[in-house]
Amino acid sequence: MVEQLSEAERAEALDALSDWDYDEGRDAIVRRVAFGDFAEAFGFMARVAILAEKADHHPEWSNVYNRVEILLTTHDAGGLSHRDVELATAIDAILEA
Ligand code: HBI
Repeated sequence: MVEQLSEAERAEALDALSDWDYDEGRDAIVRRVAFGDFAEAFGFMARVAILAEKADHHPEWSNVYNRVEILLTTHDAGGLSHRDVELATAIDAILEA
């Protein structure tokens, strides 16, 4: 059973994930990204999808043309867990490459 992050753990994670916003209502983190066009946005989603499958941890996300909004929370934990932090970190690595 995966555990929800404590307040202290969450604060530490949010410090490290400066491009992510905290959604208190969902106990989730959100990142909004704009790409050059739809093909770039979809290519990014394809790469994240592969990461998500490998991690067995999946985003809640939406795509409108060149924009992707990603929300990460752990359904099994009822909120933010280490799995979200790890997936967000891997997503940031793709975006910063
Ligand atoms: N993805 N975000 C998220 N949260 C989960 O709890 C979750 C998931 N992907 C797969 C998964 N859980 C597995 O544990 C399945 O049992 C549902």
